[in-house]
Amino acid sequence: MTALPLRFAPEVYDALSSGAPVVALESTIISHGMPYPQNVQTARAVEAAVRAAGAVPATIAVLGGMIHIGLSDADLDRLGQAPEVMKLSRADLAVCLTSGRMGATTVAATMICANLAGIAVFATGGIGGVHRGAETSFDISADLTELARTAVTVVAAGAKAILDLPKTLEYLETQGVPVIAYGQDDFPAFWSRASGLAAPLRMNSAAEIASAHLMRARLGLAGGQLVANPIPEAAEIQLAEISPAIEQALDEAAAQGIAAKAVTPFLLQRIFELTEGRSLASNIDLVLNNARLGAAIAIEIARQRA
Ligand code: PSU
Repeated sequence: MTALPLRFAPEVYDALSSGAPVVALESTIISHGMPYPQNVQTARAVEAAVRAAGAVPATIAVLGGMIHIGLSDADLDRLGQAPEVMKLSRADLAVCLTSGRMGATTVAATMICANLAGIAVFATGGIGGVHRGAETSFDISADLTELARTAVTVVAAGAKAILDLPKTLEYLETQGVPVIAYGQDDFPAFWSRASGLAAPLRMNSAAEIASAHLMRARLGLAGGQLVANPIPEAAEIQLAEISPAIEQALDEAAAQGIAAKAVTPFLLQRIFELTEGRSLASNIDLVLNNARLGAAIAIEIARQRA
């Protein structure tokens, strides 16, 4: 199709060629965000949710020197169990491709790959953000600057509550990223529906979000949109309830000197253990919920483009 190092799954290639709706899905959530085998089961369930909603899923990862747009069942399983998968952001994507190593794409890298493949919508769990203590550590996820430069609409359950959410919103505002809460005024906090912080924008339908995506393209604005979709009520863990686990995990990370790319996977794993698996069950439900909304937005974009 192209000289780009892209390998399309046949189903994804056909959908993109005919203008049918496609939803990109990331792979760091599989390799670094959840334990095996729930990671692989979740990845398959998320793909099924996109299909059931009427769109084609395209899980993205780097394998054998190629960016795969849509993974086979066997590749998904390999990625879910491999011990030495690189966690790819904008900085490492090219090195991973030339080294031939296996790489899982974060929000930032998935946005880049989706955009190269011509996919407008991407669904995930929660974006990376400004870490607590960033005023001394400078730890700010490259997901935020990617949202400012790559034209993909990202559906997430807000930013993970392990982060400094007020600073994350400030940073997104500085970068000119539209942060759109879906169906409520509050910015959601991943495991919890409410963060206590107002989202800058609110939309109530996939059609409105699709229109805004297409309007940005007409205006020639660089960058994407962050759609902050609250976790379903039945799956949520209230902020007050999950906070002790978050605080303890953060203390342990600091005591053990966990830094850079290792921080988020460490915190997610510790919170999983401290909540006896509840955080993972919620995480799975919120990703499924985001996949469904992502499909609805992709369908609307395809309809409004036609
Ligand atoms: N959503 C989840 N679990 C995850 C992630 C998202 O439910 O593990 C991943 C995404 O790949 C995101 C990354 O880009 O966490 C953030 O990592 P960092 O904080 O190191 O930028």
